[in-house]
This record gives sequence, structure tokens and C-alpha cells, in this order.
Amino acid sequence: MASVGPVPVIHLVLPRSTANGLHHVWGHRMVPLGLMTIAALARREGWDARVVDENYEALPDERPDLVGITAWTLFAPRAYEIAERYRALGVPVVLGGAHPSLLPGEALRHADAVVVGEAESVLGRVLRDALAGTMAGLYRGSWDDLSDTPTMDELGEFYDRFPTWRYWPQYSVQSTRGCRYNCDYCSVIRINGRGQRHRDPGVVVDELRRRTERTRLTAGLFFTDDDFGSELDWTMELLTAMAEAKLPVKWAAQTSIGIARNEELLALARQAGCSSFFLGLESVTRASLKEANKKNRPAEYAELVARIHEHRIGVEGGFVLGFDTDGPDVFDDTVDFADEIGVDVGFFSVLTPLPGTGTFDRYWSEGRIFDVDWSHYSLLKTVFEPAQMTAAELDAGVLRAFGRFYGRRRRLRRYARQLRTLPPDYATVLALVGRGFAREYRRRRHAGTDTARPFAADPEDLAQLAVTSKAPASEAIWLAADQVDGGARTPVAVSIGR
Ligand code: B12
Ligand code: SF4
Repeated sequence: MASVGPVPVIHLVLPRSTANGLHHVWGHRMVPLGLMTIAALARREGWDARVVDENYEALPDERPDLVGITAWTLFAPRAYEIAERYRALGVPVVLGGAHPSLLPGEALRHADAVVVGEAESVLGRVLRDALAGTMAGLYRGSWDDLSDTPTMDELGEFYDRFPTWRYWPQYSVQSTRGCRYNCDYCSVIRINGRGQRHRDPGVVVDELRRRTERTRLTAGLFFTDDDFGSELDWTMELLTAMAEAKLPVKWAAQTSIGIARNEELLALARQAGCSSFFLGLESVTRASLKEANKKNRPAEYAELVARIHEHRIGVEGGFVLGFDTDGPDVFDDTVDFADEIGVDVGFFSVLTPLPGTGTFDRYWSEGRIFDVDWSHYSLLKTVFEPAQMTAAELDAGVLRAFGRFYGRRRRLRRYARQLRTLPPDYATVLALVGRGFAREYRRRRHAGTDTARPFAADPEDLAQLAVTSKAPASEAIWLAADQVDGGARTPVAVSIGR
């Protein structure tokens, strides 16, 4: 393939997704870091790259040499529509991300190539093959250490191309990949592997320093790590370096709740600019947590949340509803519990058998999954038969949970408490986020679907997925790929751990 211009151009598309309100709410509108990473990798190979976030802009008219599309499960059907549109114009398409990694056979029906796993080790080959006109089939991206992952130096130019109003927090940084836990319903450990890989704390701080020097004002930052507090020695090292650098950042991170047991670490986090921690609290009953293979103990939640608040750090709590042990009272009980223990921002999700997970395996084997239109896998729509209620009751219950948690009175009471316990400016930010959620869920954003036509997964792809979902987490995507190409390519080296 000869390039259409002096340098080859790749368009990198994040498909639109109105099916879930989370990313519309101010304070949770984040940059598409995966695509920016790929843009920076393409730059290294001499390509020009344009990142297109379809949530905010239309697909461009100009014709690139190659299109890369990222797909999570809920917007995979839209990704396929976009892929078909470009292929009809004669532009080759490569798909990657969580969903194509776990269902590469399905993704290949809609694209010229699919990257299974992470792009760093393999994108150069994809681009070279694209230019040579030999791009085809599956490419396996290994789980390498993160030394090759582009830093803010390379990502900066792509940040600069976004309108400044679009995203808040302004920056996202990934300092680790993977997770050491093994929650039954989680995709992360399938996509990024069990165990955690870390970036060098000095590199992370350096990257933040250079970026914030340009803005002067205090910048909002989100660590996309799945468990920021997984290996506390490393977390301590990073926080110490951040605190010493006195960076003008206010940041949030997702972490397991264990971080709250370490007073020294909490104090350091505050010093380093931490505004809030997102905790996957998941359930208020130990029985449901056991079902999910989650180690949390609800009896400790109140005390641990209070400890975080003592350091004037906010707490966002994620809850999953619809476990087999959850009865109809679970919605009100969860909201009341979350409010009582002082959760500042609450997320309530429908338990969802995401492809490739243990939960998918269990419900699929039991014949309980009735909906395989992936655009419904928004975590706000029930796609399986729950044990103690109907699917419609679970849908309605989760909406009711949002309505109850973000009811006007509760929001006012919460704000009054936050003004006493958190920095007043941050309390106000949280109040605005709460108002955003209240509005979002009143408007029932998630009820719509984004695709032009209904989607139903193909039985052959589902048969492969059933096999993939039985695999231990760190083997799932490789088994998915083997089922498509018969393991034809050399297996990748997998390095996990520090
Ligand atoms: C930050 C984040 C968000 C943010 C911002 C997302 C954004 N705009 O990018 C917010 C908070 C908005 C969000 C929302 C949701 N999220 Co989210 N999110 C994440 C998180 C933690 C990090 C994503 C990230 O930036 N990663 C860093 C980049 C560098 O990695 P990456 O995107 O995976 O890209 C690499 C590879 O995958 C590959 N790759 C990816 N795309 C492509 C494309 C091509 C062409 C190629 C070659 C390669 C390639 O190469 C990249 C570099 O190695 C991930 C977990 C995770 N570890 O990835 C969950 C995750 C992606 N989210 C998930 C989910 C389910 C959701 C929600 C539905 C949750 C909810 N309760 O509502 C919503 C959906 C919102 C919506 N409507 O779009 C799931 C998706 C699972 C799945 N099977 O689809 C994940 C994996 C978490 C999980 N526990 O399973 N999320
Ligand atoms: S849900 Fe969170 S803690 Fe559990 S395995 Fe996934 S990333 Fe790790």
C-alpha cells in the first residue's frame, strides 16, 4: 500500500457510547489514553496520527492510510459499524482493546487485523505490514514491562490537540498495569494479566512535572491504574517522589481498600495532592463478595472510609448489584449503607458477565445469559437471569439506587458533611459531580443504544468465548487467539511482576 500523503496517516477512533452515563459527568470525562498511547507509538514509526473521540466529534471526512479502532464490549458493535464504513472506502482497519482481545474471531469478521493484548510490542509490525499491504490476521501484543510505554513527552502533542474544555480531569496517567486479585467478574486481569507491572516512580513524576509546568494552574489528574495500592512499597515510593516534587496536581486513583489501613501512606497521599480514592467496595454483604471471589469485609468499611476522610481525602465507592445472594432489598440496603459510611460519590452497577470472565463462564454454562447484544453490556442493563428477582427488577433497582443516593435531600446533607470533613473547594466539586449524576440518571441516558442496527453475537464466536471464559485469567486472551489462528504465531513472552 502506498501512503496517500508524504507521511502515512492513521486515524484512531474511540467509538461513541451513550449507553452509560459515567463518562458524560463532569469530573469523569477522561482522555482516551489507550488511543493516545497508540498515536505516540505510531509517531515513533514515522506515522502521523489523529485521535478521534466520537463522543465529542464526528468521524473526519479525510481518508487516512489506516484506521485503528478501540473497542470495549459495550461499544464493540459501534466499532464494527465504523470499521465497515472505512473498509467500504477501501481503508484498512485494525481493531484492538478489551473486547477484540477476548473475542478476536468476532473482531476479525469486521477488520483486516486485530491486536490481541497490549500494543507496545507489536504496533510497529502492524504498521509496517500495513504499508507493505501484507497486514492480516492476528497480532499478539505481549505484557512487557512498561519501559517502552510512551510518557507525557510523547503524549503531549496529542493532549494539545484536544479542546481544553473537553476532558476533566485533564490528564490520565497509567503507572501500573494488571492486578494481583482474581475477582470473578473482572476483565482487567484477562486483558492485562494477574500480577502488577510498575513504571519507575521517577519517570512518572518527571512526566507529570513537565506537563504541569506548561499549565501553571493546578491540574486534575487520574491514575488509570486498577489498584494503585496493590504493592504498598511501590506506592510509597511513588507518593514520596510526588510529595517531594510538590507538583501542582490534584489527583484521584482506584485502589483496593487496604490502603486505608496505612496511616503513613494516607498522609503522604494527601501531601502528594490526592483528592479522592475510588474503592471497589462492590457489596455490603460478605456472601455476595464471596460469590465474586472478593476479599473485602463490609464490617470494616465504615472505619476504613473514616480513616481516609481523616486525611481530608474523598471516597468514591463502586457497588455491584444482582449477585445470586442479592434479594430485592439489596438496592435500598446498599444505598443506605453507602450513605451511612460516608461514601462521597457512589456508582451502582448491574452485575455483568463480561466476555472472558469467570462470571460469563458460570452464567453461560447455566444457560442464564439471554442477551448477547454487546451494546447492552453497559453495566446498567441486565443481560442474564438473576437468581432472586427478574431482570427488569434488577434494571429498575439499579436506577432506583442512583435516584436514592443522589436524591436532593441526601445530596444536601452530604454536602454539609463534606464541607466539614473535606477541603471546601473539593466538597463543592463533589457536590457538582453529585448533581451531574442525579441529572444523568434522571435522563436515563443508558436506555438508548448507539448502533444503527441491533447486534447479536455469532454462535461460532460464542462457542469460542465459552472456551476462553473457562481459562485462568492470565491465559484467556492467548487461548482466545489460539482458537482463531490455531496458535500459528510464535507464543509471546509474558513478563509479569516487578
Ligand atoms: C479509565 C477508565 C475509564 C474512564 C475513562 C475511559 C476513557 N475515556 O478512556 C471512565 C471512568 C469514563 C470509564 C468508564 C467505564 N468503564 Co472503564 N476503564 C478505565 C480503565 C481503568 C483504564 C483505561 C485506560 O486508559 N487504560 C490505559 C490504556 C493505555 O490501555 P488500553 O486502553 O487497554 O489500551 C492498550 C491495549 O488495550 C491496546 N489497545 C487498545 N485499543 C486499541 C486499539 C488498537 C487499534 C490497537 C492496535 C491496540 C489497542 O493497546 C493499548 C496500549 O497497550 C480500564 C481498565 C484498564 N486497565 O484498562 C477500565 C475498563 C476499560 N472500563 C470498563 C468498563 C466496563 C467501564 C464502564 C462500562 C463502567 C461503568 N460502571 O459504567 C464505563 C463505560 C463508559 C462509557 N460509556 O464509555 C471495563 C471494560 C471491560 C470490557 N470488557 O469492555 C474495563 C476494562 C475495566 C474492568 N474492570 O473490566 N472507564
Ligand atoms: S475488580 Fe479490581 S481488584 Fe478485582 S481483579 Fe479486577 S482490577 Fe483487581
